Amino acid sequence: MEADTAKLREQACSVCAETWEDRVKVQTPHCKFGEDGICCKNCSMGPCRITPKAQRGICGADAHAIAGRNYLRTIAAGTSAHSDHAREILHVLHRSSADGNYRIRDEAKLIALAKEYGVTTEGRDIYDIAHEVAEVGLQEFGKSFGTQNFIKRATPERQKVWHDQDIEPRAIDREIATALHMTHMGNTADAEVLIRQGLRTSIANGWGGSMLGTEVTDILFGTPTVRNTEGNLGVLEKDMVNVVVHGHDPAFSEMVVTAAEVKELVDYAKSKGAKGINLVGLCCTANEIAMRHGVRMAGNFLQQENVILTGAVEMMCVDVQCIFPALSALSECFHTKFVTSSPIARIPGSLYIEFKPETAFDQAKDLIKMAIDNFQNRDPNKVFIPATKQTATVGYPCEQIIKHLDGVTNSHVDELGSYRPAIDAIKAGVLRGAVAIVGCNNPRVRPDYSHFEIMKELLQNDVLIVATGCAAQVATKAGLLDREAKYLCGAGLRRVCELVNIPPILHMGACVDISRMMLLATGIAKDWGVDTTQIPVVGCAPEWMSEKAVSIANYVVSTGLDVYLGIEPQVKGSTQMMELITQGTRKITGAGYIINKDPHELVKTILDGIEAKRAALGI
Ligand code: BF8
Ligand code: SF4
Repeated sequence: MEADTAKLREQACSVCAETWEDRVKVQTPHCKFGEDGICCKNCSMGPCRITPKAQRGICGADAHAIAGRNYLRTIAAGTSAHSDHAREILHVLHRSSADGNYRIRDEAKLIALAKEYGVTTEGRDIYDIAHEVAEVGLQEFGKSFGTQNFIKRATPERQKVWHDQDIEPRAIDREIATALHMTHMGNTADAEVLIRQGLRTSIANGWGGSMLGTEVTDILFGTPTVRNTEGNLGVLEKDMVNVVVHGHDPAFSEMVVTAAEVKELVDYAKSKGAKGINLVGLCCTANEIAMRHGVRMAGNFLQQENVILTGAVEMMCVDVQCIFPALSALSECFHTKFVTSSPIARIPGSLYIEFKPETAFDQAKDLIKMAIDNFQNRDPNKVFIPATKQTATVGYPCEQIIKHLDGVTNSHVDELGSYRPAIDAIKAGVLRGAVAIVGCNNPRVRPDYSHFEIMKELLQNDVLIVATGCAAQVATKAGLLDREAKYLCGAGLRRVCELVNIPPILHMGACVDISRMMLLATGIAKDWGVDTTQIPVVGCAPEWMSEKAVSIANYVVSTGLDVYLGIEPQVKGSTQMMELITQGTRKITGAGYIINKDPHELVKTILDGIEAKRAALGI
């Protein structure tokens, strides 16, 4: 894999293109004040930086206040990204119609959500129900009173913790606004209070925005089911029109997927000398469309430039989040058309075609046609497609996990199924526990390496893994989403994989789907009869980088699950903040961070943590 990357780097040199590796060199060493979180520019008396000589900013804010404020702003930004994505999807649901671009694919899920919301379903048209559900969902963002509806899905113990600790999230937008208000010049300077608002804002994401995003995406495009696919750069095809969709919003990618299957367009591609249209995904969009259509996945975050460097991509079209602005200049070194589609992510040098729900399908067809027309401009001398690709089985939302577990036992006849077979396996010690491995790539560590090392060791130690986001793509590339990967597991996990007929790492989707993981942990805890914080299940983000990841880590901690990080949050300049994120939150939610840059040491702490949870449960 690394030999391919080296060859692509040569390719970059030959076309005089720079890549993230070049930019890391000139950005290193990073600004120490920024790294430690002790630079404040929240007012124009600053920027103020904390040094041994200057222990306070001009207003008197100390390192703890500054690091705490910066950290809370990061959580607010991450929450806004996930939640705004959800809001867009809710607007699409609101415009769905029987004869429109967007229809209802999972009626059962819509009806269930309507019932949860108290929306009348009897004798009503499914689209009337959908529109009212969308309205209730949209109110979650700005309602004047009350708390998030979905927090009632948590264990009773968890709901009590959130209530007693006064971190129940109110309207999503309100928590984000409160976070920004609290961090405005002249407001909160108490690190613990900032952390508490961080937890509350993050729950508005995990048990609000993200959960809504996932629910509504399932309603509109179908709840994912188990599918076989492939991953890595080798999914690009030499003889086909290659179109890459990158970003996060399924309302966009779903339309492009559908357009790429239109027969007239496939015929048109053939008339232009190609063997067909090869649509592939990148980053979280790849996860979304792989789980719903089996579309192949070209790679994860730090591979986005490599995809263009193959010289074989006719079009890269993107929506929102995790898109390098660098793709614009890089595309110009090749024939690749770089298309942006969202007012949220405008990038100079890109071709901007604003995507609208009412014209979505026609726009998607226009994009595919444009890509086909661009096929003739490909320079064969600039093409290098690495051969590497792996087979993968993806698509394990909670519904599929329960279905598979139900397949192995007759010990209960539960209408909705249950996690009891998994709990029995954990109690018996056949499985030691489960780890949710999530998150990005980060050049601060060798890309993919930490993920891979941690995954390998956990599997050897009979720990089941669920994965989302770019972490799930590492598992894909490493062949760990293949059922045959059971041979890399300890005897217990191997047996479970064989019995349940699953790969040892279950692909649960995009980052927004970490809300599925919260429901998985909650389902296990409820079936066990304990709180989420008691079960031997934890989160791990070995190579995280985004603000979304910080928000996620906080809602996972809020849910009572420890989070193991391979990259340090930018608060090191404050002893109080370091204590709060690793220990202080334990007094509030029962969980906290464990941070270690060495993947082997980190995995050891994970295994110790799981064993400690088991011991506390008396198993
Ligand atoms: O939301 S894992 S690099 S693609 S932030 Fe981004 Fe990180 Fe990838 Fe998806 Ni998540
Ligand atoms: Fe400096 Fe205080 Fe202004 Fe921040 S808020 S820039 S610490 S004066």
